[in-house]
Amino acid sequence: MSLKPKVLIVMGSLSDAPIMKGAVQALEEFGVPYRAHVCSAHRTPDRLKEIVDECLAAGVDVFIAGAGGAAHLPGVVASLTAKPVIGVPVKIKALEGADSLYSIVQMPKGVPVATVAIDNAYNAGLLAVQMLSLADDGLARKLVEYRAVQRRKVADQDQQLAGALKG
Ligand code: RP5
Repeated sequence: MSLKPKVLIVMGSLSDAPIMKGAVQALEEFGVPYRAHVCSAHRTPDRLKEIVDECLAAGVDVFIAGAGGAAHLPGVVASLTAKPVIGVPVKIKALEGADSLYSIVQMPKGVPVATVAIDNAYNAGLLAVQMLSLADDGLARKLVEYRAVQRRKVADQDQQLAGALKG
């Protein structure tokens, strides 16, 4: 995106991209400009600090970090900024993603990471939109409409239920 980014999406490996594109999808639905990188907390820590510093200088307000395994990327990003950080636990083969979830959600007191469900990068994007909407009335209005669409979908399903139960 060419507009000034408001969100950084960072992931530990290109192998996280199929999951992390959910965050991109949510941000694009709401027209929120973002910047995205592969950068690893343990393989490229100096580059990670550079990226976070560049993003802060560029006006990024929310950070989304996704990683799998001993997933310390979101916590390290949180150590580098006082802006909100949202962590996405990415499921890799071992332990079905429980390792990623616990690594991200169990941040010690003082440096929080807002953690979404395993592989639910879409919700991370949505949460970022909600955070940004606190200072953006246009985004706040779009979020209200988004919820109305969800209500209508559930109401439609409720109407279809009798037929589905008979089929
Ligand atoms: C983590 O290790 C990455 O976030 C990824 O989820 C996992 C596996 O990385 P690759 O071996 O696929 O590069 O650092």
